[in-house]
Amino acid sequence: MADSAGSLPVGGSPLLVLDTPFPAATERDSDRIPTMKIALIGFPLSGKTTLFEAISQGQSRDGIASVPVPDPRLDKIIEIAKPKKVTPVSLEWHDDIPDIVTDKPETVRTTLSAARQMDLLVCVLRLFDTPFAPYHTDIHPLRDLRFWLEECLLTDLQTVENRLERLKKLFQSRKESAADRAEAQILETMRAALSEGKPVRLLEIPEETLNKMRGFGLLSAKPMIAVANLSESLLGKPEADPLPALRALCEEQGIGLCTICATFERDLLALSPEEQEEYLEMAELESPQLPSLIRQVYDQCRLQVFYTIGEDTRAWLLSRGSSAVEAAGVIHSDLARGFIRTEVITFEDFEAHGGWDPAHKAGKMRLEGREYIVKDGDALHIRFKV
Ligand SMILES: Nc1nc2c(ncn2[C@@H]2O[C@H](COP(=O)(O)OP(=O)(O)OP(=O)(O)O)[C@@H](O)[C@H]2O)c(=O)[nH]1
Ligand SMILES: [Mg+2]
Repeated sequence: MADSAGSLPVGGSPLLVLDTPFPAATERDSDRIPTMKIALIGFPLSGKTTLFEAISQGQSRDGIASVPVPDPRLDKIIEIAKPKKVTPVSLEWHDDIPDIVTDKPETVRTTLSAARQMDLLVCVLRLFDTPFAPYHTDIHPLRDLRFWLEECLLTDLQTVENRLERLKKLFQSRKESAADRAEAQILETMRAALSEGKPVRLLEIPEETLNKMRGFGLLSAKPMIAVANLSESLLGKPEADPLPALRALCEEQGIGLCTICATFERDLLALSPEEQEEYLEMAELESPQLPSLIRQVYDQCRLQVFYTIGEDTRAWLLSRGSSAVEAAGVIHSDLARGFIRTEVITFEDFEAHGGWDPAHKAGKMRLEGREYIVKDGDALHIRFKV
């Protein structure tokens, strides 16, 4: 039996269970929730802007593009539920990070300090030949990636040491709290790891502690994806030199790898669907490569998607392993505060039964509590009291 508003013993206050999944659109917290920001970094002429153009398809301003993520499940939901309004997940791509100035390697600091504000780093590596490449004329993506990885470590080491220095002064004045001492301990662990060339993302640090340290903008703690920007001749040849070695380095560093030819993707996406097929065939590719980059974004950031379905249908990003009440908080803080229960139907059941009500009638709707761990593709209808 479904809980009705009147039957729940919540406080003495009159209970209002809203039937819509969230309050009026204008009040939504999500409009203020910062979106996932992705920085394109790399050496000059590595193909950052070409990749950015392929991703944004011309829809950008000042090197920033908020790009809706293609989502076949959401398309299916729209087909079935015919909502008035649809909001897919969007990712914010940044090609506005200051470039390294040729012959001034120290300008990498400017690049990296801009990258500290970002949630994910995408490092574009040149695997195509160009007579104009100002840095290293030969193709050497391993060396290029190692450069960026090392600069991230050095920047972090500096940040950690500065903070430790400040804490040490605090300890001398004996004004520190237990939290300060705990922080110093973690910073020492980080310092030891960084000095040995180990990025923070490989350390076993509790999520909660990492969240507290988010303000430091540690670069080697951020998820990262290396994009091997291939020449046309390397397309569709994942075992060609130096891709296996690059893959091994990425695995060792806990970062993702995506092989793509940015010019090919950009040109492909400008074509009609029929022309796209021909173009793909010519390159002996089965499908465009850009979706694999999005998949990597989700994997490296440990993200998943859940849906709210109604007149206003929406896809939401949520960290994997999050609870139902955390999912509610992504939608609106009121939903988390007044959370009672959530109705859940998996996308598969929604699709198989042709909608929410038929799936419900077929017994596919579950009622779950605050602690329920949301699964990728869940459609939620949150009951809450305000
Ligand atoms: N063959 C080939 N050429 C590419 C590829 N990606 C980019 N290029 C070419 O490389 C040159 C530089 O590309 P950009 O995208 O401007 O590189 P960038 O990293 O944005 O360069 P800066 O912003 O100047 O540092 C252009 O002439 C592109 O056409 C690729 O995947 N294959
Ligand atoms: Mg550029």
